[in-house]
Amino acid sequence: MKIANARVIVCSPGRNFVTLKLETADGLYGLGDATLNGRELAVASYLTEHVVPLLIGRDARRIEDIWQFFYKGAYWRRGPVTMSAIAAVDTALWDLKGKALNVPVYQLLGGASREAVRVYGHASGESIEDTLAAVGRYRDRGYTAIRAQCAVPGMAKTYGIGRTDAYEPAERGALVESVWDTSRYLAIVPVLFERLRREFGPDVQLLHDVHHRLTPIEAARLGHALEPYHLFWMEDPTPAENQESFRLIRQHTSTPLAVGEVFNSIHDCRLLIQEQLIDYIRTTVVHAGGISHLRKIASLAELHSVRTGSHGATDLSPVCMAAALHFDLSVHNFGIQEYMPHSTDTDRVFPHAYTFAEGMMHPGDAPGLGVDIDESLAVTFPYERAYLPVARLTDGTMHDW
Ligand code: GCO
Ligand code: MG
Repeated sequence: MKIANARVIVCSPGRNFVTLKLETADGLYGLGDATLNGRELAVASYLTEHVVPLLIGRDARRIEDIWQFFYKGAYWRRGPVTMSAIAAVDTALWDLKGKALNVPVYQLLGGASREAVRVYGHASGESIEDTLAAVGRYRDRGYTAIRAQCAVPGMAKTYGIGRTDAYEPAERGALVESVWDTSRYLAIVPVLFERLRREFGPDVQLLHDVHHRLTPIEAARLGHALEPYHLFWMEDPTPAENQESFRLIRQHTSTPLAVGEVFNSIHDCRLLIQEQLIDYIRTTVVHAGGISHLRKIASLAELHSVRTGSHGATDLSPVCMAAALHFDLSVHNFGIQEYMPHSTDTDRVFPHAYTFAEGMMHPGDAPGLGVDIDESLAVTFPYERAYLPVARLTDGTMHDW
């Protein structure tokens, strides 16, 4: 099982993806997602220039050792570029091991802890009425957990509001700048959830993403205001570099909290987990060092009654989605998985075994991850520069988007 070849494939079937393909001397191959939205080529270059040359000739069966080699061996620690590159290697090695042993990856991770994985979808609208209608459409498609975001009156563009039901975060072409007004946002969100509960009753699980835009005391106020509507979670209430700031939010509200899609290491969430300042940890395979590292985060979380709720937006490729589903099916303290279906072109480039039915997903039983890449189709979709939008306050000050 020596690694004979390693290649980085960059393609853009509707949006940009970076994929690592590892080939062994005995003719097997494994895939890993290395997509970092808006910074794709940095990870591609890190892999091509610094990782691939060190991979050739290594024993592909030694997943943990290779992980430690790239983590400790770089000397420089952590960061989204490094950890996405390590994640791609790790994911591809799990894929390879599953194929070599002819079992789906979740069997290597301890087997299934559940029959299928509950996912949540993204409903959004320009108004409260539109958002209610979008939630209804998700419910009709079988979703039992739905994230709801609605535009803030007077603000031209708000995070999370899709042109269609599907929300696509990155924009090709010119970088988009939006304006942010906290008071208007804080005024509308409780009204939205009051309406949603009234309309859809107690059974549907409702989620909301604050997307890092509040201060701790503002987040505390919002969480408190949302308590009567029993959210499944309030996500990323503030930027979480300062883990201690969650003590303040926690003291003021019993609305469950989810954090971690931008984290890339267990050290980013250690205090949040150990002090039980959050309820769900949202680190994902591609941005947090792969399946191996995510399992360590999940094990720490399990000790402190924190469940997983991995990021699953469309900027995570089907390779990452497949890996996430194997992880979700196996870990005991799974909570929920985010799911935004990819475009038809993306699904054609990455044929996969995972399936969705009645709000639940399953990774399938194909050996390895159960996802492939059609390279001849991928080359017909070359990379296109795209960036995430940025936000400024009404006086022009840069703010979190
Ligand atoms: C989510 C996220 C995304 C991110 C996007 C950035 O909860 O799904 O917040 O919408 O903004 O993945 O690339
Ligand atoms: Mg989010």
